[in-house]
Formats: sequence, C-alpha cells, structure tokens
Amino acid sequence: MSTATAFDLSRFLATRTDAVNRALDRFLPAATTKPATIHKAMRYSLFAGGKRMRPALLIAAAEACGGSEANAMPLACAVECIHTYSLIHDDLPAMDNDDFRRGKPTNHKVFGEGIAVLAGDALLTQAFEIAAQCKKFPRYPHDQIILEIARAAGSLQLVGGQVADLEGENKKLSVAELRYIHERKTSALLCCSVRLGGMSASCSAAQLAALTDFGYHIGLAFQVIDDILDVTQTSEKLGKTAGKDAAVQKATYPAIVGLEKSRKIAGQLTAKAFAALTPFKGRAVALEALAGYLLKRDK
Ligand code: GRG
Repeated sequence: MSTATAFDLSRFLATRTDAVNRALDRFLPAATTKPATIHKAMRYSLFAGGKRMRPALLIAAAEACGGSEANAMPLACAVECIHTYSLIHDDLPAMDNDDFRRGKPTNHKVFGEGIAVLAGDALLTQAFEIAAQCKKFPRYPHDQIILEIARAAGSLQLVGGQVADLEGENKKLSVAELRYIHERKTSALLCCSVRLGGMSASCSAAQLAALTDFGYHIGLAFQVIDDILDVTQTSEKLGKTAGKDAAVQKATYPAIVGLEKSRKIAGQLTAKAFAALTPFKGRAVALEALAGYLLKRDK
C-alpha cells in the first residue's frame, strides 16, 4: 500500500489517457471519411470525455507483468471502443433512454436513433479490427486474444448482463440476482481489460489467474460504486442523469441493502482486489493505485 501512495496516479492517468486518445484517433477513420455521418457519430461518443478506466487498467496490468504500453495500446483502444458502443446502445430509448452521457447529449439525441445504433455496431466491429492489429505475443496467439474479447462482449457476459438488467426492471431482485447482472454487465469487460494487459505482456498462467481475480473484484466494486454515485452525486458531476436508477425503480445495491452497507460491500470487494495483487510483490503499483482511486471516485 505504501508504494501505491508514492505512485503518481494523476500523472499516470493523464499520460495514459492522452496516449490512448492519440491512438484511438489514429485507428479510427477520419470524421470526413465517407459516409461521414457514421464516422462523426463514432468519434462524437468516443471523444466525449470518458474516464478511460478500462484502457488505464489494461496498461497498468501490462506494466505489472513487465510489458509495454506500446504492445498493450491496440487492446486498450479495442476495449474502449466496446465500452463506448455499450454506452451508446444502453442510452437508446429501447434501453435506458438517457439524454446525457459523458457530459454531452447522448449519441441518438445528436445523430438520431438509426445512426446511434449503427455507430454502436461500427465501434464494436472496429474493436475487433484494432485488436487484430496487435503484435504477436509469444504466449498468447491472436485467436486467444480475439476469443477473450468476443467472450467478454457476447451474450454470456456484457450483452447477457444487459438482458438480465432489462428483464429485471420493475422486479424485486435478490442480492445474488443483482450480482449476476453486475458480473456480466460491468465486471466482465473490466476483468477482460486487465487480462488482456497481462496477455500483451506474455504473462505467466499464475499472473493471469491473479489478474482475473483482481479484475473480477474491481469490476464488481466498480458497479456498486456506480450505483452509489447515482444516488449521491449530481448530473453535472457524473456527466449523465443522476438519480435515474431510483426514478425507474432499478434494482441496485443502495436500493436493496442501503447506502451504508453498499459502501461496506464496495470496500470489501476492493480489499479482495488488493489481495489478488499479492503475487506481484509490489510491482503492480499502478493497479493498486487505480483500485484505491476507483473506490474513492466521485464521478
Ligand atoms: C447489445 C443492444 C445492445 C446493448 C448492449 C451491454 C450494454 C448494451 C450495456 C451495458 C452497458 C452498461 C451501462 C454497463 C454498466 C457499466 C458502467 C458502470 C458504465 C460506466 O462506465 P464509466 O464510468 O464511463 O467508466 P465513462 O463514460 O467514464 O467511460
């Protein structure tokens, strides 16, 4: 923990975010490329000011395993494209029906529903195009990398979690049912991010297992905190509509167990994530610092 305190997280986040933004700009077709509307729409949401937590975790995991930012970068960009697609689709009237995201009007509010659906589709596809361009990693061939991303984004994980979320609307869910949703809707892509970081560094099987354990718990903690922030922060701070979960009577940790217990659960999950990093013996400073930051975040 002392190493994490000494670690300059603000600098880490600022430099990595900058590098990720530049790489995304290179990977994506220019806004003027025909048909320009779709490229404008993809770029609108991608560069609307997300926190870039998944790329940061991916690069931090790579560095914990002795890897490089350069090797991790295509995969960091790929997960951010998938994350952004999921937000665009989540905001659609057929899903959560939101008007604001990342401090701006949602994609469908600016470009219309049809283009927003297509911008999400195109970003999902773009993710695989980018990932396929990553370097050849000695321990993890391309098919394994693509499989990793496809599984995290597919009907058993990200999409499956969203299905359970939709079907859980207006129902009283148990904590176990809510955890099932969180594991898929949120934890799967965060866990995939740290695993991909390790894979880009040709990590050992033991390191990959530790990163999986870390990613699973940090992913669950992330969603519990997201639920807490929805009831404790303003829309301005969050860049999206606050208080939405309660307004639509969504099952969340604060709704089921209360705010105080939710904070306790987030702390316990983060402690488990910290514990998973023990095998790195102090070399996972960026991951430790990110876990601490995610627990305390206010947006
Ligand atoms: C397949 C039609 C279709 C839709 C898929 C998978 C999906 C839609 C939606 C799930 C998306 C979702 C809202 C998951 C919750 C994850 C979460 C807490 C997102 C917010 O992440 P942040 O805080 O956002 O990292 P920024 O904007 O900072 O990147």
